[in-house]
Amino acid sequence: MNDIVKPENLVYSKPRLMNDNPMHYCPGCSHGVVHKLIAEVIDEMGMEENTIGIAPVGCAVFAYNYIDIDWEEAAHGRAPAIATAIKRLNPDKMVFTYQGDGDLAAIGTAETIHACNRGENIVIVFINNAIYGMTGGQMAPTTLEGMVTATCPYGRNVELYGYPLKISDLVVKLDGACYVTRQSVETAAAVKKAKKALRHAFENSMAKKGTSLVEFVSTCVSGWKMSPENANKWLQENMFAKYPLGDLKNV
Ligand SMILES: Cc1ncc(C[n+]2csc(CCOP(=O)(O)OP(=O)(O)O)c2C)c(N)n1
Ligand SMILES: [Mg+2]
Repeated sequence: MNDIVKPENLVYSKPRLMNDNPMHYCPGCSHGVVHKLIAEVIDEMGMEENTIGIAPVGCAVFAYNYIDIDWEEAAHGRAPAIATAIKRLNPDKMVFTYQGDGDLAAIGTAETIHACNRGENIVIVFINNAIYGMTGGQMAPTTLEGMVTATCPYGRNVELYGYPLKISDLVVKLDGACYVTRQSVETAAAVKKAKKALRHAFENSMAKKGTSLVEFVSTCVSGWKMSPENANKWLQENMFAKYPLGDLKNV
């Protein structure tokens, strides 16, 4: 029988590696969808017993509570350093960090850049929602010019706060980075593409090709103070202009 018409493939089910714990994410948040993709990819690669995720400080601090693999918690921004140690000590394990833009592009910029420059065989999953979601919607280095946040209520003024930091563009220049891509999860088509990108990144890490960084240009319905529908629209109309989707580097 054709795979597509098998009854089990007609059921839209939860990934096997996701447990029944209720998620704390807001309705419409990108984190939940990315969690699902990570769980599916690890399962499909048969790596559930051999994957270690490094959970960050930020809204994804409870990631360990949702995906049934091994996890290690890291201090704010330090996930790539912890991942470096874990991967070097356990080269056969698949190791990834899962970091927000406040975590990765503010307090953890140094750890991120140096891990990528060393070409650690890890995957960095980067959730860029242009805001500090967990702490109440403060400005992040990635906040768009003119974007209103709790700490720039008149909109980000680049003369005061500088320009939105395009971390993926920086990482492209580093010799240790083998794959850098920008994805999103606001449509079914985008989700499909994003899953392929994640799989490629995880395969790179096991093939010892260097560091792969998968940026998810994401929404934050609470921080942006928008409905899920409007947040997705705002993402397409504003975020993609600054953070265009697609592969930036694929060695
Ligand atoms: C050392 C340290 N500094 C500051 C904080 C406060 N803090 C918690 S989460 C966070 C920002 C999280 O933003 P982001 O990484 O973008 O994740 P999001 O919640 O948006 O997914 C900050 C500043 C902290 N917990 N520890
Ligand atoms: Mg954020």
